[in-house]
Amino acid sequence: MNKINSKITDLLGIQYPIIQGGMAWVAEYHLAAAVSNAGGLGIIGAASAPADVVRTQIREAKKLTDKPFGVNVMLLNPNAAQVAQVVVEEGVKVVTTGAGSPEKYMELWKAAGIKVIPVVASVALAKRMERIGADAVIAEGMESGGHIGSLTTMCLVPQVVDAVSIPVIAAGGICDGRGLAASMMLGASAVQMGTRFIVAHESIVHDNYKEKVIAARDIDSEITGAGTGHPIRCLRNQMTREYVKMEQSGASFEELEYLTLGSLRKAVMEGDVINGSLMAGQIAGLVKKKQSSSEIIQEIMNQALNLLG
Ligand code: TUI
Repeated sequence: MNKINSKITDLLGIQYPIIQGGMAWVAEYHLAAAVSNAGGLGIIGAASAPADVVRTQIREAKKLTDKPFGVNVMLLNPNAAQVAQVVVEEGVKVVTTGAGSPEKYMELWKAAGIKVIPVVASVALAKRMERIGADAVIAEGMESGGHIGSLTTMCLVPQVVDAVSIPVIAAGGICDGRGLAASMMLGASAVQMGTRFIVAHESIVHDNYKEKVIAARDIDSEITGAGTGHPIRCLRNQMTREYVKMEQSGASFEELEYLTLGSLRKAVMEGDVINGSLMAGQIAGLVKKKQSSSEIIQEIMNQALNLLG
């Protein structure tokens, strides 16, 4: 297999420029280890987990792979400070962050030799991240599932590429070789993908959820929570309809947050696709089958290499 060498494959010591998103509940150690073993970068998503759960996840991943993998620190997590410490103690090589600015942990992580790669949704945040020492940024468009910004990938990626000199990873609306090739054309050095890995064989997501992703059409996702300042993209179902109703009747931010995060666990672990939160990106319409992480990566690489000539 040919490779696409990029600043990111060099920086992270991985074979292919494909990073698996640090999806809350979904990105646990089985998936992360499988993606890393397949030559990409697997990520454990700490989401709202307590620090000791994250520690166990890291230790389990190490038993399954000797390749590099990362941890995503979700900055709205009340346990984020403890998680930030655990990644250092456990010798994690790469940290990505989401849903905020990781400024206050930067010194700690850089001193430990960790490669820090924040997710950004704007040029301003990308520039700030470069200034404080980020090794790369993930420019994530609002096509993504879960917590999103407001710009599209097509607009955000080239603007971030022009604004910073550190490598840029494109995310949001990418699930195949066309998306990878297009991202390279926009100046990105790698892609991050979430939705396609939800349906990977190694993903522990309940089969009902996987089937919903596979059945989804282009127009089947919806943004909830725009009014709370924390917009979340999910597949439309009874939960999203309930959410909209609660939002209109003036429910508090905490009540709404509880509804989405609590219901994500329900969807992932119990397969409750009616009341559960089915976070997924707009690209779900293009995700057609369950495959191993290795098949997914090989297929994307073959397609991208053909296109890039
Ligand atoms: O973080 C994500 N996606 C997520 S996190 C998540 S768990 C959650 N559930 C309920 C409420 C909140 C979170 C589910 N999906 N993606 C990375 C991402 N980060 N997308 C957008 C951003 C972002 C947005 C604004 C990062 C920084 C930012 O501004 C920070 C600042 O201080 O300017």
